[in-house]
Amino acid sequence: MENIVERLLGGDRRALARMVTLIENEIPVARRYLAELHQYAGRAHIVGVTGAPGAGKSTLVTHLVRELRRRDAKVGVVAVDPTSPFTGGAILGDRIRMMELSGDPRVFIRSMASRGNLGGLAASTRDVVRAMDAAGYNPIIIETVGTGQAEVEVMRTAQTVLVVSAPGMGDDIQAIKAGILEIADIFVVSKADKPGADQTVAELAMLLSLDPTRRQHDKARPYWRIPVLKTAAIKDQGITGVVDAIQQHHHYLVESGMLANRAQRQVRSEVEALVLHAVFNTLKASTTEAEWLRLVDDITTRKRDPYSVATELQKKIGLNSLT
Ligand SMILES: Nc1nc2c(ncn2[C@@H]2O[C@H](COP(=O)(O)OP(=O)(O)OP(=O)(O)O)[C@@H](O)[C@H]2O)c(=O)[nH]1
Ligand SMILES: [Mg+2]
Repeated sequence: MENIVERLLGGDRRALARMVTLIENEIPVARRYLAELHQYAGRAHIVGVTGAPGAGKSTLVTHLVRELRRRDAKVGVVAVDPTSPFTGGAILGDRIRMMELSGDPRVFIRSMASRGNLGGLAASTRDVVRAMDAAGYNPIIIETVGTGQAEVEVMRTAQTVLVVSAPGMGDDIQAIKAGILEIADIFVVSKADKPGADQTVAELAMLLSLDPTRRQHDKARPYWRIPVLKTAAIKDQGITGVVDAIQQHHHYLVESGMLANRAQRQVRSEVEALVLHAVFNTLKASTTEAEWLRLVDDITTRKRDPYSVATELQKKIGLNSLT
């Protein structure tokens, strides 16, 4: 237990596994270790893979890892399942599918089930990535199921985001329209061995051409044109192209200054989230459920107003009155 940080930095996989468990279970001491690890992280390229359930993400990730190993990378994978206990089976399936990779000492794979709230999952994912990064894994791939708000949150940790769609999933395109488009850097149309793949590629290309923010760009600056790539993982087709695109996107991020830019934005939102979390916990600890019930009752019956109650609670936890 002592020296978990040193062991992790020295490449001890069991120390890393232990660290991930501490993070996942929100054990307070994890923070102290993470604080020490922070200075050693920041080298890994963090790649997000998202898309609708069953789109072929895990299969793609497995093939990407294989190709990255051929290129001599030491690869980390975090499979995040933010949805519900119902997809526990999917995680198990992933474990089995990715098992072939797990004998490799230069591949580290962890599945993470959600616990607590949405922000909590994004925070623990970020911390697990930080630990893997400090342990020398690069790139680190994060897989999330779905295309909702929780995934968008988790994907903010990634520097390069792949959105995977399978052919013939009209809903998928709807989901993409609903929010994932803004965070996609690379589109992958999976299962290209099935009919309808070209149609899906065309639909995505159409969607991209309609997006006004992507049409105008400063010609003098490096520009990233979102590629739409086809893969047939089961035939091992298109995989090298995806790995090339991932590496090209990283190159673009560095050249354009976007990498530094995104890192700064992330650091800022991380610190903000940590402070908010602390304030929230202090508030929760300072007020009993009975007190809450009374306050809520007073406000709903119009005896009191929400503003004065909020001010009172702020004072109670030592915050100066804010408007
Ligand atoms: N024909 C074909 N089937 C594929 C391909 N890639 C994946 N599949 C199949 O599609 C199904 C779902 O694949 P997964 O890789 O588990 O998809 P996923 O997006 O990770 O699924 P969840 O994590 O459950 O959301 C499996 O039955 C795969 O065998 C492919 O390239 N071609
Ligand atoms: Mg999966």
